[in-house]
Amino acid sequence: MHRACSLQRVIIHFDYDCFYASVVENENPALKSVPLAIQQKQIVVTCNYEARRRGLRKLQLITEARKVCPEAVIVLGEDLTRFRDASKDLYNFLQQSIWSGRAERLGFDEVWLDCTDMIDYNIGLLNLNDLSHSFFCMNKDDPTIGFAYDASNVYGPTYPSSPCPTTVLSEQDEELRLRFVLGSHLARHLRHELESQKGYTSTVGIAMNKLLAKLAGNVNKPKNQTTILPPREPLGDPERTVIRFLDDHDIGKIPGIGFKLAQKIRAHVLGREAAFSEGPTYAGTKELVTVFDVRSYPGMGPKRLDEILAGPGSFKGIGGKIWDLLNGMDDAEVAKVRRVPSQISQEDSYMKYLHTFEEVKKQLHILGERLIRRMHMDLLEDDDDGGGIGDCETLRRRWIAHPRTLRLSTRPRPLSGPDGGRARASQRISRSAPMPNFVFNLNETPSTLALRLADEALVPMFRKLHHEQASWNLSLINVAATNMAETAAETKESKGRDIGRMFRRQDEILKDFRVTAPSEEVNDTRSAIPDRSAAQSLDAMMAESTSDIPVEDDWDSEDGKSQQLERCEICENAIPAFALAAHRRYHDLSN
Ligand code: TTP
Ligand code: MG
Repeated sequence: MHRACSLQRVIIHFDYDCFYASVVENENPALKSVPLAIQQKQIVVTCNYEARRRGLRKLQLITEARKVCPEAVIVLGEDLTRFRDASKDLYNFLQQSIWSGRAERLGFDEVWLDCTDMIDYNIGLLNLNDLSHSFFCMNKDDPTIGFAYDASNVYGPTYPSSPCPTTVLSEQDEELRLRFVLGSHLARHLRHELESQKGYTSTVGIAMNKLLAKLAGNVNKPKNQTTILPPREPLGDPERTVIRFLDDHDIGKIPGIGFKLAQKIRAHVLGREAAFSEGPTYAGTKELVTVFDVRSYPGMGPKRLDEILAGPGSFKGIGGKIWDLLNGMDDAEVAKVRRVPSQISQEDSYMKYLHTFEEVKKQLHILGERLIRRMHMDLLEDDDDGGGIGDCETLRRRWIAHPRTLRLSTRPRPLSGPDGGRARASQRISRSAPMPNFVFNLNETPSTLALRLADEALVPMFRKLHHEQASWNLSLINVAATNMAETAAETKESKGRDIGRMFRRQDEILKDFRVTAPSEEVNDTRSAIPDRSAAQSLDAMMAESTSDIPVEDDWDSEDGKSQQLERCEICENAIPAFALAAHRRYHDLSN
């Protein structure tokens, strides 16, 4: 993206407050006024602000939490379904409110929105002589939809918090400022809508790129917003404010600089390994090495960073990329809305042996049923075409995508070494097969379909992966629906084109002008499954390599903050990077 153009962008970042606790509160509003903690394993993964007021913290041990606040209501949050569903609902709400189609989720509780086009449009509507009586148009087709606002003032806190009285803004900065004034009002409006219509409060950052918008939000938490405004310091350099804003941050807090990269940079700046704190923290460091320390370190620049960060896992140009981040530059686009996930998967981890075949089959049935339920949630939509089929619930839904492939992966636990120590982390192995057609049948219950799926597909796949007759020592089983074929719609996000649907639409439109025989109306094209040239037999199974399959990175996979997963070296589960320290602590406790 061109530099000048990237300065013009207005990106809004949402982080829902106490997300899991808010989901539980919305299900049971009586909990809003009591201290509420959400438990996973032995840890409080989050708690509401009433609990925080009484001394509870995120990632506290349950035992500690009970001591600090015995009256706290503790709700088990290990089943992620309700959080995932709420997250999707909020995401849909936000993405439908904007125009660009660029709305990107990070984990369950963060969303970036690219609002540049809405700001451009509304800048054009301003009456510069009467900014305080402006109207923000939210729908180009209907100028009455929107909200009144005062464009002569920014809404909410800003960085810098107050304008320097002696600084005179350049014309370019004046223009930029106005864009962010509008951005701040749009953010207020969206926050307000999210709260009044969905019941969730959020913390929001408004800035010119994803990096800064995410960090800006942290400045005023919770239920608040922060806008990064020009002036960006004297000398007319539009990025000076940004640098000042970033300079105080610990480098480990910069999105894009993960724990390992941060440790390498810290070691270079300190001239020794940096110690980091232990326990349930966000991979915290004991030693603050700030962006300023790194930027101002003698000889520091893209080349030096390349040298520091070279090694396994690094990529070409990593130094330049990290240097840009340290200077507040991030040209990454906000990703486009995806109508369907690229894959759906369900998995479970096991601490114990699965001894008998019946146990294995039971797990495959459970996972298969969860997968089918998930497919129903994510891949079915109400069929608004009608068609005179009657009231039957199942017939009013249609598949918007068909996964063509079913994949079963397992992770055998490595044998202990001769000294009793644990061998190197094991890898996933997997097999894939065409997805059987019957799973798309909406007249059977997911449980019935899953029995068949287990019997006819998953068990044979499992047999091919594992030749042992009993006592499988697996740390994980994952079933996935992949290789999505979109059935399409007329939305701008949709990739494919659904010819059948187009015709049904046409039928709908033309129906008043045509005489049809009643029987034609029951022409149920909805059950059509896309052609599969591949044979459906299990012989068509393709064995995949036994190399490690990357951790699922799809937004609807089991993993919450999926983009930043790390492997726990003890149980080998994929854990969100931010929760890894807490997770290790859990193992410490169970030993
Ligand atoms: P956060 O955004 O870190 O926390 P939060 O939204 O609960 O609170 P805040 O108001 O401070 O933003 O994480 C989002 C959700 O992720 C959180 O509600 C619970 C879940 N989570 C875990 O499952 N494991 C973890 O270790 C952490 C930290 C969070
Ligand atoms: Mg949050």
